[in-house]
Amino acid sequence: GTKPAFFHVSHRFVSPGLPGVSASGMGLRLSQKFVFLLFLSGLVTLCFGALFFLPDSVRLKRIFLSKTETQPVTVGSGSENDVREHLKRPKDQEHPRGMASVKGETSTKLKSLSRKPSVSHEATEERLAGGKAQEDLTLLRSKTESASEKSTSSDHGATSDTFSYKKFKRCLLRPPLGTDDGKPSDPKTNERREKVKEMMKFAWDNYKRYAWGKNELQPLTRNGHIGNMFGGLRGASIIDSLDTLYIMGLVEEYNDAKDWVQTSLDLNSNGEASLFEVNIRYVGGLLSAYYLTGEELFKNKAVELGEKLLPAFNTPTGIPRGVINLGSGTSWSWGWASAGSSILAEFGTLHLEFVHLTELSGNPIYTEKVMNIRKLLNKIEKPHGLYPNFLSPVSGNWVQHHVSIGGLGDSFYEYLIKSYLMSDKTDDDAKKMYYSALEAIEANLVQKSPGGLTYMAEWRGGILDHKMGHLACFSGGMIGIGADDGAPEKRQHYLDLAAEITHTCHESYTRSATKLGPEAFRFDSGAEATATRLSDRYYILRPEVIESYMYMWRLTHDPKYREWGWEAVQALEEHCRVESGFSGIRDVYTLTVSHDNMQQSFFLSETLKYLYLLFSDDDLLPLEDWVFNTEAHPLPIVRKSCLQDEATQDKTVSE
Ligand code: DMJ
Repeated sequence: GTKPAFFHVSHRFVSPGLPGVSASGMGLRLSQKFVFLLFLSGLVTLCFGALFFLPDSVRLKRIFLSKTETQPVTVGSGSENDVREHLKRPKDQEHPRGMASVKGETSTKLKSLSRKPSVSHEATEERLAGGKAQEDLTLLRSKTESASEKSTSSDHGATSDTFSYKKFKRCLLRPPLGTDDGKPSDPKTNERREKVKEMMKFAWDNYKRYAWGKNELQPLTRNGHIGNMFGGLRGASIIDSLDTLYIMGLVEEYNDAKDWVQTSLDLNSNGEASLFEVNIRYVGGLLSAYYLTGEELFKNKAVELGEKLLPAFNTPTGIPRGVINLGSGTSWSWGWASAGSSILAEFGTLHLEFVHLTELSGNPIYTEKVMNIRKLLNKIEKPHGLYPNFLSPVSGNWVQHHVSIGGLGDSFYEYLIKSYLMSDKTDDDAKKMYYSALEAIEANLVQKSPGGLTYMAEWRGGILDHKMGHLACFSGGMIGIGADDGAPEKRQHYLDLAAEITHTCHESYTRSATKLGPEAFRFDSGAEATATRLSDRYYILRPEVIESYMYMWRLTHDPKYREWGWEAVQALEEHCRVESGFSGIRDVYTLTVSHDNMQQSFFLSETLKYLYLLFSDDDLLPLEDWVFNTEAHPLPIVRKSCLQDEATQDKTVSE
């Protein structure tokens, strides 16, 4: 008939059972065979092409598409081509930030331990009270000095041809640990500080005893948790604890942690990681450990890991995707993020660490990557001056208009002001972006409750959701540390706002039975700083409220912040301390607590560190020299001009 030949062939192909039609193609004329093949290749091309239109999270797409599809056309930086090109198959993965993750166990090489960890409360306190700790501390600090001397001589080693640890130390305004390791002169405060140290030792000892090398301790079942956030990396609690152990003078514990990094931290993992989590916990933790101790090991590991994160930036805009396979470098967006978008708080929380990776490695690529993100965010139109939480890494446009200072948005704002401070106040773009974002937040999100509590609501395309997350409570501290550098006439206003937000967050604690705050609290339907939904009542050892107490204490020295911190210590002891560690709780409003069986690594890194700093003198990690990354890892202010002067001086001396 009149039908084109391929129709007949096609029909034959899909209907092999029809009478009179041969399925094998035997007996076809040459021209029919040719048309058949043509059709077949057309079909294959069509199917392959269709893959491009599937969302990134579809496994089929990631199995078949090679990385060339996501090669970058960067806004600005244009230096994307030095990343690894090989590809392996990634898997589906869903893991919202800050949520409990899927359990899994893999055997990890354990370092043989000469010392059995002591987990008895009394024994711990006894050891800490004795002179042993002080002796250990002196030894550790002198070891650190010699490590920094050594690092000076190898400053021209594998990862750095410009950075000198010695010069860096000379450019600090104060010794990092103060005159007496921050020991407060007031005995009551010192006792409280010792208590926090004991809590750290208890948490650490139990992690070591039951979960060594795993990511986190499950204190009720007394085993380790690996989770799916770190792409097969292990020892999250170890990396997150290095600096806390060091500043607390927990010498043996720090040495065990360092040995583990040396012998067992394997960066050649092949799993799917959250770019954000690996950056803030691992890269941040290793960087801090290096800057505090001068141990080259930490620097080398940080740079090696940083390199593995680079392929995540291979997108049309240079905005990284949220998930990366650390082995293959393939990256994709979270399945739960709408339309393959990237999350503001994730791609906006890389700047501090990446700038330091460039400092230490001498490789500009890290700074270029984050400056490119900065440029795009600066240029893009913002609804009412606000930054929505979801952005497409392909088009560079906002995907939906949900704005939050809590989860999904939080640390982006934090990193703007901290980028400015960490640049020795030279990064003017960061400064401008921070203060205009804050203005927009004040105009659109900051609210006063009928009972007089100031809070940050969430914004959904112009409609306010009168809810504040525990995560948003970091903003008291953030607004406080930024108070000095905005318009001078606004200084007091910002300090007041910071104090009001911190007060509200404290109220969310005092209004619960356990004196710990819920995951989210509301200001509608008669609620004032209390959770109204069952699902918002949990507390997972988060630091944000205590973090704001610490900053507000440093900024105002109002004793109430230390009192509030002490209330939190008592509540943690009473409700979260279990026989073998600390655990989150499922409902802060009931005294018959139910534990969630998880000692989060940020409890060691942030919650206990901020408490310790709150009860220490201000010269322990002074804010004139250090900014804390969002996981509370201290990073030094980069004093470019000092470092250059030092370099010139060194040159003159050697001539
Ligand atoms: C930490 O990992 C970081 O503080 C992050 O910015 C937010 N969530 C947790 C702690 O709550």
